[in-house]
Amino acid sequence: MDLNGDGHEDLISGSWPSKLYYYLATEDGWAEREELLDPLGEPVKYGQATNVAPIDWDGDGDMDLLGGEFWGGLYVLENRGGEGVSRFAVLNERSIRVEGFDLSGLGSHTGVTTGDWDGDGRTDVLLGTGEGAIYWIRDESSEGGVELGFPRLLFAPRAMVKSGDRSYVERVGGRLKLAVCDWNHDGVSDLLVGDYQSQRGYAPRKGLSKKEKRRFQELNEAYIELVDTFDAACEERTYWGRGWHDEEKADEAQALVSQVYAEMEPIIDEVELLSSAEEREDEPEGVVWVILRK
Ligand SMILES: [Ca+2]
Ligand SMILES: [Ca+2]
Ligand SMILES: [Ca+2]
Ligand SMILES: [Ca+2]
Repeated sequence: MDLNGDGHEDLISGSWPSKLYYYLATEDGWAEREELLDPLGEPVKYGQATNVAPIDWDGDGDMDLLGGEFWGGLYVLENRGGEGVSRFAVLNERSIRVEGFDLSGLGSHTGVTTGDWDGDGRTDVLLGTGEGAIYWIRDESSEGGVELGFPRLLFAPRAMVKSGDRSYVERVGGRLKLAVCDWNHDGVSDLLVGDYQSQRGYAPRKGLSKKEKRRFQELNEAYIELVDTFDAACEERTYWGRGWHDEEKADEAQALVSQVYAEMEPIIDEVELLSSAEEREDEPEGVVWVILRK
């Protein structure tokens, strides 16, 4: 977004520690990095692993920011203007709620982007989570400020995808960061999705006997199957706990988390004896996916 009103789109970057930085566009590139400040001249602060996307939240004609962060949820950074470069005030101390639901209940590591997903002329919010889900949060308002509707799941966590020539990548990973664009120029918005991922499961230790190898395989497969159930139960716990503050349902999910972990524990103990201590099958990596909308 254009932070200093010179007609050139500038760049804003979040950071792991917290601070937001901007790079003003110049004739031949980018100016030196500067800290994004609040109206008092202090660095804008609302969380960790920060990332932002522009939207005119209050409908007053200037661009505000929506911020995502490590624990999930969304924060509104209102554009308060200022000489030269705009300054931003964080409006909410905790994540915003929609219909009473705290958006941090959708999962951790919010990656937020904005774009008109349904093409109705109003800018919507799209949100990627640490667990690998993508939500569309539609602006239900027809004039003035943004009124977010309840999040709709566009893309399930850890969704399997066609692997193409990279056979070891079978699913979209987590900590998703999104961008909306019409990738194939068919007039319908598509998604670019960056992820973080590493191979699930263990790598076998060198020098295993045939029998040990078979056993390793068995255990590794059982582990991978359970870990999906385990993750899903953890997400359920977050949804009810952090999202709805429903202790009873969060406790039920916690009971499942504990139960699955109890099943996993002996498998982990045994598979670790047969697996390589240092190396997993793959180093962590990131993949960029193009997700075309039909
Ligand atoms: Ca500018
Ligand atoms: Ca505004
Ligand atoms: Ca829209
Ligand atoms: Ca398209």
